[in-house]
Amino acid sequence: MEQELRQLQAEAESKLPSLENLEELEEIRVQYLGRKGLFTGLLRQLGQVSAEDRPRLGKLANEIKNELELKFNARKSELSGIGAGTVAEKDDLSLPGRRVPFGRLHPVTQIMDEVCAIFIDLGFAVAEGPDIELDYYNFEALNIPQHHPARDMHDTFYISDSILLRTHTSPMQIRAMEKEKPPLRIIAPGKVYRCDSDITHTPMFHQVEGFLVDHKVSFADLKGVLTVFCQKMFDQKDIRLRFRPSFFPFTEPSAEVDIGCVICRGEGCRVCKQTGWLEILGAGMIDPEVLKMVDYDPEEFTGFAFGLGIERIAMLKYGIDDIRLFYENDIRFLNQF
Ligand code: 2NM
Repeated sequence: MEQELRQLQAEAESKLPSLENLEELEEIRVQYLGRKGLFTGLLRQLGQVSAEDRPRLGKLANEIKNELELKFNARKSELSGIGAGTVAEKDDLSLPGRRVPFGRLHPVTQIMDEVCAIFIDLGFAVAEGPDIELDYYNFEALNIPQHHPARDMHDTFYISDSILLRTHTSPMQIRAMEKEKPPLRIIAPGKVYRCDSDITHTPMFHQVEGFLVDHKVSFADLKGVLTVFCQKMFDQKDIRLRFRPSFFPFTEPSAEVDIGCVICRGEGCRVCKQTGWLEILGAGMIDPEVLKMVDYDPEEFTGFAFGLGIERIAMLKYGIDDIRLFYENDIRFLNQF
């Protein structure tokens, strides 16, 4: 009897490893441990053994039954894929995970952040303000009086006679100067609005403008700051800069700043329209009239200011020829940056 019990145990255990699924396991379990199974059959024969041997054999049979049940359960866990330390075949760990698509910053935001980071390194503070501005800050305080040609109604969007969408971020510069005394180094990034729409103009675009006011600030300081900016922005230590005389109502003298074309290195190409130069910013010495508007004494303080269009820089950097692509939200376009 004892030998038969042990043999049945060995037999049942030897079948466990080769079982491939839960159905096969259940079949074997019923075959051995089921109510009409082989093990149960043996237990029934216990009644026929001598009273002397019965307690010992009964105990042994119970132990073997418990051990077998534990082993069946362990195998069951393995086949369900929840086995401790063992992996069932149905879990294919070589299968690559599902990729979570990563978002990214819009190319305009990327360039904006890059520009700001360079000026922050140079000690400039960042000032942000309202897109909806008073006529006073957008025009009047910037030396653009009521009947100045730049005031043409078609040039901007009016909300009322005295409230409009800002056409540049300079109003923030005025607000900053009103609040604080020199020395001051500030950049104003943000959205600006103009009634313009073609392949190089959208009614809304982004600008970073900056200014510095202190004692004895000169045009040489302006050239120095803009040179360092261009070297860093276009990652070119020997970049060439060209200052062309120009006009802005709020600066005197004023200049348009060009860099040697970063695409063809001055040879002449589609992007620089065969000139070898790219216009990238406007700049100048802050007009004494503007300084007076914020109660600075132009005899005591001077300053320079500059402004650049972010979309324009992004277009030059990436060789994009239609500004409207930035605002169509075509993922195939945006994914390239
Ligand atoms: C430009 C070009 C030249 C400018 C001037 C000022 C202020 F408020 F300080 F007078 N802010 N920005 C300026 C000067 C902007 O953008 C093409």
